[in-house]
Amino acid sequence: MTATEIIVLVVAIAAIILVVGSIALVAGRKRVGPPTTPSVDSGAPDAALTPSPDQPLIVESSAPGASTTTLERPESIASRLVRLRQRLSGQGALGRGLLLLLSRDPLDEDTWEAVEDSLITADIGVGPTGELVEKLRERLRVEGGGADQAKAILAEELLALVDPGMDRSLNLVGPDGLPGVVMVVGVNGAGKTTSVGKLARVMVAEDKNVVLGAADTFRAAATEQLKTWGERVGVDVVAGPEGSDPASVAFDSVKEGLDRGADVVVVDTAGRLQNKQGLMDELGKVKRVIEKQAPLSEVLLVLDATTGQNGLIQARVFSEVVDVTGIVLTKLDGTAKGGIVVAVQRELGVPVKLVGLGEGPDDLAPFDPKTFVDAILSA
Ligand SMILES: Nc1nc2c(ncn2[C@@H]2O[C@H](COP(=O)(O)OP(=O)(O)O)[C@@H](O)[C@H]2O)c(=O)[nH]1
Ligand SMILES: [Mg+2]
Repeated sequence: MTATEIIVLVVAIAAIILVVGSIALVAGRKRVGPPTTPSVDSGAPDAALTPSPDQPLIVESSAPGASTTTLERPESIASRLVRLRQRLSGQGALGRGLLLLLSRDPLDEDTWEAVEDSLITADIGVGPTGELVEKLRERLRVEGGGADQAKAILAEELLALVDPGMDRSLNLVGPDGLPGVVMVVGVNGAGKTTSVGKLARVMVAEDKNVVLGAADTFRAAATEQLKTWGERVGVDVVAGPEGSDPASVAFDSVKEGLDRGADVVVVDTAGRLQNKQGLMDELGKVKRVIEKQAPLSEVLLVLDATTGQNGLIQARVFSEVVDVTGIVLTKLDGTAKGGIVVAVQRELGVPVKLVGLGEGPDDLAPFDPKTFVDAILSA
């Protein structure tokens, strides 16, 4: 073979390899399909905080399409938590402000005052603010500055303040085969009925047999509202006529739960805060008739996060009337006042267990301190 022939041969072989290679590549791409769509908005790049998407929550309906009403399919806990992060973006302003202040050099008294102001503005409360500022001052002095260091210290101290050690699980199981009974209290407009509906969806998705009690008999609209939720999620609602005795509706709901061997009964109540005595009489009676049949597993106080100090005062009144076991903090979407989580836990000594993040049926998520603090600091 001449040198020219060898060169021609080599070029030909190279060309064949190239053509075959690119055909294989194209075929491979076709099999794989289009690039996968991004699972989360770029605002939440932290994979460690994105829960595994196959976390079990959704139970497929065994007989789809069998009933006339189409039951809705609740969103999984995993994607709820992702959304929690996104919906908490309002909290980012606090983090940005704090980090900006803490990166000042030197950290003078004016700066510390500004730090204090922004914490109080976010409704963290005067006591916890004082503690946090003291810790930050001490640690930044000892451990030194730098923006990254300041952020890490702030994250640790905020998390400590939110108290990750509290038990935030919902107790939904009654003793000796009795249904778990949940009583939901709080002022009108706080989001009780909405939260009961959202919670029912989650429980149904976990295959629980649920009964709802419409013990807000004060307004007919309240009963209708709960019935609508019941229809959407396929859960029966025990109700009475407008103006009937709330305690008798509560009694009937728990009885219904017992009779049918339900897993959980959730009793929605009225939130007329006429005066403490009136409230105590009404809720006290509801509680007593429930407990004649089964012990209360949870008393959830629903609190609107946007109501600030006023909401805290109301929360205190309710906690004096009934033994609150958990807080549902609603309307955390779109408020920068997430510090109320800290304030209310301190005030009542009870954990925030659930958070409301919007008006949609799946806008309820378990409260997760780490996700919350990350949302504050995700500037
Ligand atoms: N943005 C937002 N709105 C909510 C949330 N929870 C409840 N709401 C709204 O607050 C209003 C009052 O809710 P409702 O459940 O009737 O309150 P109740 O009087 O305590 O039973 C309704 O318009 C709800 O849609 C939430 O987490 N976020
Ligand atoms: Mg209501």
